[in-house]
Amino acid sequence: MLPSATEYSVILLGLDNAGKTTFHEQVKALFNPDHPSPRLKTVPTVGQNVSTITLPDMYLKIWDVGGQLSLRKLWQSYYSSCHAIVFIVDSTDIGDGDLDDGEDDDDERGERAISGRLEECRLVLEDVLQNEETEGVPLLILANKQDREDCVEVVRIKEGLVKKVFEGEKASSIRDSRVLPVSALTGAGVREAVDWLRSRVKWNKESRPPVMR
Ligand code: G3D
Repeated sequence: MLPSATEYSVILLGLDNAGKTTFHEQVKALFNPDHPSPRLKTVPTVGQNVSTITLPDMYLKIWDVGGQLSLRKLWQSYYSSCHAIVFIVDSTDIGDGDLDDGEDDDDERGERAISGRLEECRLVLEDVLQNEETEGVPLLILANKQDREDCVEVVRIKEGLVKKVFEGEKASSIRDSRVLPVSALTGAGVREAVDWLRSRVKWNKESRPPVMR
């Protein structure tokens, strides 16, 4: 137990199958030593899964609220109380990530639709960022499944998804954001992800103060 500690909350968002549950399990395994490593088989999140990890200077509460279409409308009820948003992307399911090559014709759109879920991902992320209750909230985008040979590199996700989304965002200049490669399954990059969240929620504490426990 930390003496009179501060608590910050992060929400895990992303399409179904992106790896939110696996990431959540991996964070618990890394930061709560008694917790087992992620199961190889996960089941889709149907309600909300919440856990709290203890870091040297804070409690970090993690909410996995499910990514299936039917559950996405519930996301907004978490926006006003979260201190950071983690948006997880399946790097093996966005086609070649080639959204931003300056051309935008119909043929390209058709190809994208069959080659992956990049467009769906973009629309969903845009929707999150356009909600006024997420304004200024730090955003961490995780390019997950980097252990798989068929993944696209993080730079493709930056250019094909993130750049595009930020171009359309009103408050992009004041939002802290980062894109990191991870493998939720092996744990690669997961500590770095938590470190980033830890530092950014503290940076933003004037606008979103922590909860005192
Ligand atoms: P979700 O909670 O976002 O819906 P899950 O996603 O965590 O349930 O993961 C969906 C599937 O992707 C799972 O496979 C899970 O093991 C796999 N997965 C998640 N993260 C990684 C990763 O980093 N690398 C690899 N290779 N696979 C990952 P199953 O087979 O259980 O459906």
